[in-house]
Amino acid sequence: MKIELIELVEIRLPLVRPFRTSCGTDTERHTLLLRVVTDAAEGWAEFGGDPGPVYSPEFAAGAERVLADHLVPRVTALHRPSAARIAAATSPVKGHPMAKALLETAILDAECRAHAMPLATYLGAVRDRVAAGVSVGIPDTITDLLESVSAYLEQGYVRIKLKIEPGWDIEPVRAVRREFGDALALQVDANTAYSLTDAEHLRGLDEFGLVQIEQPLHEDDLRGHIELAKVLRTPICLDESIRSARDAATAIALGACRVVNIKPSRVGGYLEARRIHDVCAAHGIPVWCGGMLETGIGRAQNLALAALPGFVLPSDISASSRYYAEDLTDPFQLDDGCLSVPDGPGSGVTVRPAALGRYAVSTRRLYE
Ligand code: OSB
Ligand code: MG
Repeated sequence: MKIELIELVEIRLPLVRPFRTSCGTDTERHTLLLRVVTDAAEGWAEFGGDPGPVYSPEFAAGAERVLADHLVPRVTALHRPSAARIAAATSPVKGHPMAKALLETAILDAECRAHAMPLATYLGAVRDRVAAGVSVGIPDTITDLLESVSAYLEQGYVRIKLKIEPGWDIEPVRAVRREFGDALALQVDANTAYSLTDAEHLRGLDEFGLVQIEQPLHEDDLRGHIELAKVLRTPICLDESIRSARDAATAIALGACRVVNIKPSRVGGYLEARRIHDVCAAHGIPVWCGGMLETGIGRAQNLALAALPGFVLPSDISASSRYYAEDLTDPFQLDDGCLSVPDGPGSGVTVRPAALGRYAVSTRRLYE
């Protein structure tokens, strides 16, 4: 495969409603798409981050800089570029997993398309449908929360995740449990908002039978998660803390988590994501696929990953309508609580030129 062109498309896609977490409030998906054209096929990927370094240290303008100056030159210099060769070629560049994921994923998409192979097949999918959970942002009132949860359950979502932070934790969880009953698969995500001194307070969540509490403590606080795990009945799931298969192996061996959220963008791409899946499977640790409010481009690829055998918990992969009035691809729809894994070549979706025209704000060539 010969790389002929690489370009970034900056998009701004309005969310159907603001999404508030302990990291801040999003009202739109303002991010970068990467398009790679090769002599065999074209591939697309979506940057997982935001304009600001709030969920992860990476941010769109920084990713663009590191791609243009450090990653793209190393990859285009390869004699035979392929997705499997990106990690080694870019390893002299420290960090920046989201920027690396963007480049590797677009090349992987192109490579799969060149072989007329669905990404799901390439990764080792064993399912053609994936159970859809929904991540519910922090609203203004408990009444608003109960209304949104009720609407999501009516649409068929099989698992509810509530974003929490100090001051918005025990009471909203109690209210949702009381309203919707004990059978509801319910979990919470703190996005690093607590510290180990909150352990006693977090024990207050144990009575609600949550499936898991995601990333309660700082991403670097492995020791804190180990100590917290000793006093919580609720299983701890790590998101921000897990950046590689090695991180997953360490966290599992030390008892820092009993569940892992795998986000391909956070860990440098789908190939490392699959290795994390394999490490977790070997240890009997259930995994699920996290989301970054992806458009149809990233969501299609996440569905391919979530179809692997170790993804035994519902993922944060919701229908297009949960995020956007108009998606960049044909919309993903909920069918009996599941989304279908695309079965066309590569990610199996195509970017709709009319939609891209409406939401793209600029295009920059990185290589030609
Ligand atoms: O922590 O899982 C998270 C969205 C943006 C940043 C971080 C997270 C999230 C979500 C939304 O929870 C998941 C989704 O539906 O895409
Ligand atoms: Mg999370």
